[in-house]
Amino acid sequence: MALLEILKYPDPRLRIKAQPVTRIDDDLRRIVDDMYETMYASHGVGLAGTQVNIHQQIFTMDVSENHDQRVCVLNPEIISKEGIQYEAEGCLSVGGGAYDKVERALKVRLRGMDLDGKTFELDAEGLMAVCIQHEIDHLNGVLFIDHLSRLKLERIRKKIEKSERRE
Ligand code: GNR
Ligand code: NI
Repeated sequence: MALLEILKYPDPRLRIKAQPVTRIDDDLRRIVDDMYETMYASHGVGLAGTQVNIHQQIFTMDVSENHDQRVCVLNPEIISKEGIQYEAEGCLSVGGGAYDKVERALKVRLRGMDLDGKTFELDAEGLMAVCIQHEIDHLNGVLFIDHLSRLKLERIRKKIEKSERRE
């Protein structure tokens, strides 16, 4: 297992659209293991392939307190949405301690493939629903800050600049 480097905004590679997974092999299983390790080590609840410069439609997620509810989804798609929530989000690829509220669906029905190549569906709400929408955005080259007003984005950009100057 290995820790992967997480790309940081404004790295242009965060804008690459991920391709569908067409082959589940040992290389892919190793990538997923490394993604879990990287996600837990960074105290993240989710991690998309895009963030570790792997441009395949993969994300890992674990929103449990005890880190015992791993979910890995290949080729994810949201097949239905319901309601609205407006909660604070952060991102491992956006530095400066930036977080802000983003409008998301309250509930989603996710369809994807597991590591055995089996298609499955998952109903999620609350934080898990937010995380799913956040990770699928990454796979499409979209960051949570893209959903914010220009004023808020400017504030976050300044924060990031400041924190980088301190490094
Ligand atoms: O760890 C994370 N926490 C989080 C909190 C609220 C909404 C979304 C997230 S995802 C984030 C990890 C991350 O950047 N995943 O792409
Ligand atoms: Ni993120």
